[in-house]
Amino acid sequence: MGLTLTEKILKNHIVDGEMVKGTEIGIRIDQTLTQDATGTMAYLEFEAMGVPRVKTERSVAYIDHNTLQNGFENADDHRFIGSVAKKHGIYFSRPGNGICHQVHLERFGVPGKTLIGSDSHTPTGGGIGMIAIGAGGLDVAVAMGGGAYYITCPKVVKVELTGKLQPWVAAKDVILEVLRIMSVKGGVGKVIEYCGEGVKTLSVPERATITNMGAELGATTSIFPSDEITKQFLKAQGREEVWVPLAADEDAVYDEVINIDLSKLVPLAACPHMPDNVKSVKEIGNIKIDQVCIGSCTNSSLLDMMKVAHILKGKTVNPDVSLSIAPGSKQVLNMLAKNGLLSVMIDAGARILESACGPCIGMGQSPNSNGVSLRTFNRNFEGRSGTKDGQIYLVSPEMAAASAITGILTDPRDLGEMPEFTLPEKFDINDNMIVLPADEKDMDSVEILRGPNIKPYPETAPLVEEISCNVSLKVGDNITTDHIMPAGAKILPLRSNIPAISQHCFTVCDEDFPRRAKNLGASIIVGGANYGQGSSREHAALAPLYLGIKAVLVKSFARIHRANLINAGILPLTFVNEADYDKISQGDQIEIKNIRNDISADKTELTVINKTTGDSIPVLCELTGRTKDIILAGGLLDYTRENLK
Ligand code: MIC
Ligand code: SF4
Repeated sequence: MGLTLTEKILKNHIVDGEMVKGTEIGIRIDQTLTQDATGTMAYLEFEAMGVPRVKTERSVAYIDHNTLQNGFENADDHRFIGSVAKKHGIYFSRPGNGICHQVHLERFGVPGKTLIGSDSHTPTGGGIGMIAIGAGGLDVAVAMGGGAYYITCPKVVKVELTGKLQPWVAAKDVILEVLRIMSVKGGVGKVIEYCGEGVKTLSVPERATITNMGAELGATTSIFPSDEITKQFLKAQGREEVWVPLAADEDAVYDEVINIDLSKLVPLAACPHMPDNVKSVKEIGNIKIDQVCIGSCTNSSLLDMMKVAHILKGKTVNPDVSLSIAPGSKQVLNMLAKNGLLSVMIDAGARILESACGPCIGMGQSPNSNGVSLRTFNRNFEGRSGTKDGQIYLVSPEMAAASAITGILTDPRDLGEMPEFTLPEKFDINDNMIVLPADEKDMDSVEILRGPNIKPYPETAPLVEEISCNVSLKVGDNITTDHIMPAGAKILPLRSNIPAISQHCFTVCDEDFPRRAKNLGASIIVGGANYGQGSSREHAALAPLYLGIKAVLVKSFARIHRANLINAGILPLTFVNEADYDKISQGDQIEIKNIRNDISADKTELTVINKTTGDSIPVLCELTGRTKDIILAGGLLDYTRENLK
């Protein structure tokens, strides 16, 4: 029986467990990446492990999320990350060099290698045939220290692409179609592998758009084969030597198959407030818009920017619309500057932003009250833009640029002939914004520079025998990490200060939660299905940890968040019967007994006694050998420390 591409790469990297779907496997990690919003914590954790130099083939620290620097906090974090990177053997991509995923694809990604990143859109690397997975900062720290990364051996879904995209239909529409079919929960426990004749019609930046936004499916990752097109891309980046051909075997067996005829797709948009709320322009109607933002790790490649510039050429942005454009990397921005297209954008009235995440993470450009904003980004969760009642639509660069001109949601096909242009064969290569680590012999002399906003990891303790406390919060389905630990210009500067950032935990849902939880001392949270979807931010586990949360009891979890809870030593519990969700309310007093004993004895079913109502609620705490030991130790940091002894 042949193998899928996913299985081939995983098989090459497995160091623990067997390739049996649904079971836990440990894989060797070749490369890691961090960004600044998750990076400070990841490096504090790496330091706490006491490993002098990273053991990966390549580790890169990017600064791209917090680049506003309205206060000393971000600047201090950047300086700290830069100094840690220098000392411990990590490449440092300076602020201004671009968004981590875009730069990593351009300058570091290698087909067939494994990459984990402390950012959920790490699967962008799947665009060149990597197994690239988003993970919590602590998992990345462990991988930098040479430890394996653990995942559930995934099911593999084949997306068979046939045909060719029609003019004005984009890679973004492909992933929006997949989201429409599979939903934001549909990818959990799966890798999405793209195959078929249609693959050959897609360039690397287009493939990367698709794998990037595969994160919104909840998938472990997404991957394209590595072929001649991949080779061309790497050649244009001056890195042809890292190319290897990679594809699934002809007779590979998949767990699920989805067929998409590219030639049948039409321009689509994800409507407020979920990436899977996908409709065509016809279905939505030509609504009036207030803002257009082009950029983010999903759509900020040179290809996307050139499309946008050609659409804007000789036109003026509608007077009722604010258009901002953030090219994804210094390379892209500089090439646009050199080929004159930057000037075309400026001429049309675009507001050019720094090559960084910017508005995608709520760092500026919040829309006006109730404003309609079209964005080429990947997430439109409520409030993420910084405007609570903002109406965010996720669209292709083509639709964004067309609509910026007309002032209404526009099917780009209405613009007539699609402009034609060719991508350069050679990209502009200048890595002078990437700082190399110190040589091994000099690393001892590098001083780590810490600012006053950088506070240590919260305290943890080994798992207790009994939890007796209140339910401090009850929430519904599809709670995102943007609900649990919001981002944005006010809160992001606190990413290395857990006590301070905790004051914002869940405030989107309940202003009083942080105070209430802290006052209770110990408590649990109850939630619905797909709890913790979205970002990889471990702050969504560390802030609850700091606020005394001992367990989270839900209908189901999103993958990375569940791992982050375990890493933080918080018990992840699921209802045996989902209907029992109704048997527990906020404020109820609960009790769970014999926890340590039962978990040590591999019992997966525990009982939550609702002392307020008298109900006995069976819950699952499914932990495998290693995750069990992590929970018993009080979290991954304690576990790793114990195991390094
Ligand atoms: C995001 O898009 O939500 C982020 C910001 O990139 C996060 C990481 C973070 O919260 O720092 C992600 O996707 O993992
Ligand atoms: Fe940055 Fe947005 Fe991409 Fe997250 S999704 S890495 S915030 S550009």
